[in-house]
Amino acid sequence: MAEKVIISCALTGSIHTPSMSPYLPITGEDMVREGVGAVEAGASILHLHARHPETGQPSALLDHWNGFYPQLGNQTDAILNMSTGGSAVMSLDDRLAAASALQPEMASLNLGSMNFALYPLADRIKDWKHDWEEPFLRNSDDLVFKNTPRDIGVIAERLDKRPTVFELECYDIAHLYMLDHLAQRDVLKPPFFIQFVLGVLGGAPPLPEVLYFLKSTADKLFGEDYQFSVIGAGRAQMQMAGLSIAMGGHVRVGLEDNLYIAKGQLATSNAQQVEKVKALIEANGKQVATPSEAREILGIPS
Ligand code: KMH
Ligand code: ZN
Repeated sequence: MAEKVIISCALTGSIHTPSMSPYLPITGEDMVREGVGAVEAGASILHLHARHPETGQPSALLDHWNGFYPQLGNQTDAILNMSTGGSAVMSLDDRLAAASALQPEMASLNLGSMNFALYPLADRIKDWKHDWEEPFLRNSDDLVFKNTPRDIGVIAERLDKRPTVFELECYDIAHLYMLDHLAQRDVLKPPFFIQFVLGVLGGAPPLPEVLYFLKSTADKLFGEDYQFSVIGAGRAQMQMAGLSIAMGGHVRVGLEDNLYIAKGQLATSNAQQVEKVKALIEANGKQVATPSEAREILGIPS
């Protein structure tokens, strides 16, 4: 049987703004339409953030989550993955408010504090260029995404009812050693689902040798007791997905991580990126995992 690859789709996030793309989902209705479309196209995990339906700003309010979360649960069999990263300017309590009320099957968990910007690190690679429109020292040059070991412990503690499986966001090599440390102290327990995030300014760049180093380090630390997936931020999205597929990993796409479907061409839906990565998986002789296969691979009870 062909190897199964899990597609996660991150529908909206908190970094991109409505002014960047008319296709970014904002309202509950948008989120349901985009989530159902992504699952029909092959996604088995939906990585979710809420936004204020009028302003489009990231929201921590349970009311806003309730505009799409139950509907996605009823209309799809996907694994619903609530972000606990929220937005870097939210307090930890705000980041956790909706997730501790809803106790999801999966939640994101960021493995360390870091500077954070979605400037394309990929611009440093090959001859890709970026036109800097704004001056240095704007707000996003001063953003710290705080995830101390204590914060991680609080997140694990508040999501202990099911218990929730974590999408462990790993932006650099140090985060793997943090995960190992937290495992030794029984804060987090294997098997792990590690999401390598490459291409965020403040994290590691989207290069094949970086992914190889991260994967071989995870092999050394966790042996068979983990699965990995890869996000290539911005225009590195499909390149990193292709590498992950070839290396035995899973993939994450979606408008949270990249607004485009091709150079200069906005993706008109999340499903469009899911379809594209599905074709990449099948071209590699592998198959897309269904939600129930994804649960089996990740050790999530059905
Ligand atoms: N926005 C991604 C680079 C989270 O929601 O916890 C990472 C992320 C974090 O998805
Ligand atoms: Zn997210």
